[in-house]
Amino acid sequence: MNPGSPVHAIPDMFQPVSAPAEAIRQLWWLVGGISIGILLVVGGILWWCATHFRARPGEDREPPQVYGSNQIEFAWTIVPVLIVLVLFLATARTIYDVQAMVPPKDALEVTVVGHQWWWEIRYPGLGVVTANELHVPASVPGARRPTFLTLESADVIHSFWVPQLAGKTDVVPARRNRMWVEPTETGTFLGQCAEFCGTQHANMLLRVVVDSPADFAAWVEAQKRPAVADPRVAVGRAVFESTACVSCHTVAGTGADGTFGPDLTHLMSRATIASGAADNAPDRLRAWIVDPHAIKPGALMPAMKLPDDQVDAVTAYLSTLR
Ligand code: HEC
Ligand SMILES: [Cu+2]
Repeated sequence: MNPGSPVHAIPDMFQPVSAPAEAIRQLWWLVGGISIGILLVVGGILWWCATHFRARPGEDREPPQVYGSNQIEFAWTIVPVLIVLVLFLATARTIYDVQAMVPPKDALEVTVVGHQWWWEIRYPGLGVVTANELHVPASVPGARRPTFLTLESADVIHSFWVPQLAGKTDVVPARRNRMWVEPTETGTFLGQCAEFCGTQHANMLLRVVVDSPADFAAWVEAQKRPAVADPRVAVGRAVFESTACVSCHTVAGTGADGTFGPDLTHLMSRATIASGAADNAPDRLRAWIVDPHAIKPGALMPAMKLPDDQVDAVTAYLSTLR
């Protein structure tokens, strides 16, 4: 949609662009600072004791032994308790602040469903369904527009994590978890399933494309349209519709209405396929259809064993789904 906007290749939690991630970074610096402080003090005392009290040449007696000191016992109980209290209060406040956010009435609502090993993305209010690449509008001063996510799972526990936007939230079967993001910068932000969910867990990547409000509106309009029937790829379409592809994939405006795999209506609007396992380039797309397991071993799409000419035709058809 917006080819000029940057892809942030490193999902760096120290470069937040959204309120919940900013709160987490601030908390990290407090917790990290205190922890580094403790490390230095304890390590320093240890080093000082080890060098200062070591036996000198010619010393053969044990040093005086000290048994019990109420003052020392008292100090090393109270000080850690106070430190833990500070960490607890700061953490509780951050969690509360993030969770207390009530969706404003023009918030965008998105449902994300974790599958082995891809993300289904639905915009219930807009009638849009896509996969793996979540588009959200940037929140701009004067027209704040946070996005609220409802997280569901189709199978096992996954976890939704885009470090520059928000903290991790688990995606648990038979539960609805909620989280929100409010990015203030456009660009593509990368994330990853953060809960081991089977063989292809590591290839369950996430891309969040933050569009300007105008680009986002244009993207929604394009996604709402059904697939355009292009007579030049009628053969490929016929192959697609006469094989099992249709029992797992939806192409809006055709008879294909499977929901086991990603919606393909606007496949070409995505930069990657198979949850980031491959670029969405013609040769990769063809290789995927020939044998998904060559790209993503264990993926839940079978190798369809189509003859070469049919693979070419189906690839040509899919390439028209913009
Ligand atoms: C048994 C169900 C099933 C069948 C049959 C099936 N697929 Fe899939 N397909 C899937 C699943 C599941 C995925 C997601 C795999 C992943 O990313 O781990 C997928 C992914 C894809 C993708 C990548 C989509 C994206 O956005 O990442 C394409 C393209 C695709 N399938 C095309 C086809 C074609 C063409 C056929 C028929 C020749 C077909 N599929 C048959 C289940 C199926
Ligand atoms: Cu997962």
